[in-house]
Amino acid sequence: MLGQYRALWLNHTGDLEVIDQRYLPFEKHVRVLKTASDACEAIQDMTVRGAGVIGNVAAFGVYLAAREFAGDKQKITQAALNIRGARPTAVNLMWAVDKMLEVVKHSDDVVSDCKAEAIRQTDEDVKRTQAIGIIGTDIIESIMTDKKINQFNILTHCNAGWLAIVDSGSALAPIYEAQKRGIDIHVWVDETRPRNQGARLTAWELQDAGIKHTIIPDNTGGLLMQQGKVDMVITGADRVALNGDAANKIGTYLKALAAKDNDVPFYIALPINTFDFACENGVSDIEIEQRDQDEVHNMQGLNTAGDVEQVRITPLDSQAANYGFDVTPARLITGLITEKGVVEPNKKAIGKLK
Ligand code: RUB
Repeated sequence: MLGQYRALWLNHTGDLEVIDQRYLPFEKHVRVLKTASDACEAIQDMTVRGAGVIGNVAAFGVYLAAREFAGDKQKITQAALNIRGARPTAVNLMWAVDKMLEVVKHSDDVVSDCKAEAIRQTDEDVKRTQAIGIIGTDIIESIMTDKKINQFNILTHCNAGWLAIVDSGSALAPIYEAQKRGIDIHVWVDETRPRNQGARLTAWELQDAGIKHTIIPDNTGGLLMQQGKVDMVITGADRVALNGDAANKIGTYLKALAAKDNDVPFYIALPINTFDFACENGVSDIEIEQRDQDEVHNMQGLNTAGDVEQVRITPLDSQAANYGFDVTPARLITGLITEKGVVEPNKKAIGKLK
């Protein structure tokens, strides 16, 4: 198994190896990152993605800077700030780099201390996702008991599995745990245009784990909810504000609206370092990344000869807009599943986690 359920690891020479997610599910490539600018580029070009893994690669990027610049704190800090600006929305990136900068500031052995801190942060994520899995599955079991159902249908958007945060994911952690508990679970996987993280990455993870799933075009969820075919919606998050508003992949908000209209529980699963306690109001204050319009114009897939090919799917002269994320207002969220338990999406409850 690629990466043994980790999206990144250090090799024997101390370089960072990552699963190159741009090629999945068609090809399996590992990319070696040797320098801070390699790490920055891998985050920007989406070799790695998902809030948790972006944070981990950023942390290791600072370690790579420490190694590259032989402990020169000024150069390391400049490289760290470049990495910090690689993508704007996922707060785990800023959280990880800020922790690393604290280490840089106070350390007498920067290379070794940065390495230890990056490893520590990543290992902590493993524990966080395992706890989220257990807490989320308890919710699944209680909904099944209330509804007296033997099969559970869950809808997810984008990829918030082990490719996005080591090593069980955020939204997918309860799905993996449910499988371990022998629950009959089926996942509706939103395709997640334009980069298709659902169709390409979530489906790949679930297929590999032997979990029943069906890929659906992004606009299908509302119909399925009206027909009673969704027992719960669960997604990850890139940044959750103090008031409980949650930024996640573009399209999440529409799923939350449909869930509200159909009385389907809508949960966000996140580690505590995805909260931005300094952000009072998510809808108005979270910066939304805008990416190249070519991601909308072009799609990649296997051609009939079995080779990976990119094709243009829009008129050559049309313009496209490519907003990477949207913000789901707290009032549409049933609960925030964290490693510390289920948190209500409001300032009072979130403020206690600081
Ligand atoms: C990823 C995305 C995911 C969250 C998951 O967007 O929106 O749902 O990052 O968070 P992108 P976590 O593919 O553009 O990075 O990593 O905590 O599971």
